[in-house]
Amino acid sequence: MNNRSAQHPRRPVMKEHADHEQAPAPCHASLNNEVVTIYFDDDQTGQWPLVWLRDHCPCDTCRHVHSHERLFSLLDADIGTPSLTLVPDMYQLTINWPDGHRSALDTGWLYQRRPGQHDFLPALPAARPWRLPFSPRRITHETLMAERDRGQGAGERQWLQALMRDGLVLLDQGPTTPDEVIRFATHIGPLRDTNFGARFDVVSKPTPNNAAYTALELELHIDLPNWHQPPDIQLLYCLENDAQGGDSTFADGYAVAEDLRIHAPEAFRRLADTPIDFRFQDSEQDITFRAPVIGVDHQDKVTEIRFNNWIRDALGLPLEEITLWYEAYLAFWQRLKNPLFRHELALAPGQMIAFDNRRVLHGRSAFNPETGRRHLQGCYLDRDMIHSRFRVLSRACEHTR
Ligand SMILES: O=C(O)CCC(=O)C(=O)O
Ligand SMILES: [Fe+2]
Ligand SMILES: [Zn+2]
Repeated sequence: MNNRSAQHPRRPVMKEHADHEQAPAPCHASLNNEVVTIYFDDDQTGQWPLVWLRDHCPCDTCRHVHSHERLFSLLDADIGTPSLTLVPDMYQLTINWPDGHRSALDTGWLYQRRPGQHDFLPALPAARPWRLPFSPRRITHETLMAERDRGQGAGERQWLQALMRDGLVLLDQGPTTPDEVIRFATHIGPLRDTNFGARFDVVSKPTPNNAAYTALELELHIDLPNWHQPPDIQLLYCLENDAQGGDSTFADGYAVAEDLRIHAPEAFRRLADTPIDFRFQDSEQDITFRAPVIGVDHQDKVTEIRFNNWIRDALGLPLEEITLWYEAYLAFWQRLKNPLFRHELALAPGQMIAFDNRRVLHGRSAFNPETGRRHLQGCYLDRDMIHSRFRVLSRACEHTR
């Protein structure tokens, strides 16, 4: 949006020099075995290998003046044995390198980046499994937008926070103007495009290419598990909903997976360790991806759920694994059906639900298009944009360091 920066003057993109008021003063610096040690007046010390310091030189030759991106290549450096000058009053460490290059580093900035203290990035809200009974955080459209227009972001920050923490958040009492969802989303970041378009209308269509465009019940699912990277965040904005039926259902996939891990560990392991195929085909596309139903990271922490019964492809497992895999899958599916893990709501016109598509499953009951109209508009956003917006809004709220 063109006038966004005018409405929301942004602070500098990146500061290579921290405010030293917040950092302890440096007392002494020494160089030993290619490692610089700085002693600070809060009794902390920081140690940085020379190669690290050379790599992080903030001068205008090493960093682009405007973008602050690194221009310097370590391949060109002569690190050797430099000389150090510490000016405590200026919070500055100057390093004169053997090749004549001079680096002046702010000791407050260095203090925040002491090796082993890797917490200089603003923290993002951690995902927290739903506490049952769960209901999503509600934020009114009016509050959020009025603040946005005034260049403030407390309401939007709460919305983002709830989305990252619970994987689901409800915007309430918005207008029923077409494309409001697009206006809302593009303020946060560019839309994530897919084979169904960057934006979509969920209405029952005469020749649907997707179960969502029917009036049928939709079992809990995530969208597009047949892509390498399914969309991260889905926004669904209700414009009309007066047909009989069509209530929305959500379940916290992380909570269900953890329950499975506790009560049926073999089933959990099988779903986490067995990649299966997901596939969408029409006359123009054949989009397929192989991945486990429960995605875990190197510490076995659940990081994504791929559950979508209608685009799960033919099961290509070896004979001896098939029955066991189905048992595990059904154990997970049964749990998804448990009302304990579900949150149901009837979206009212002007409400927008946003959820983490790789964590929270969504579905709806069947509706009867003869009895009224049901029209949702939706789009997707990348997680990066949610995180970025949260960090930007956090600058103003002084929640970051
Ligand atoms: O109709 C609904 O409530 C949801 C449709 C759906 O699953 C989708 O748009 O991804
Ligand atoms: Fe969907
Ligand atoms: Zn430099």
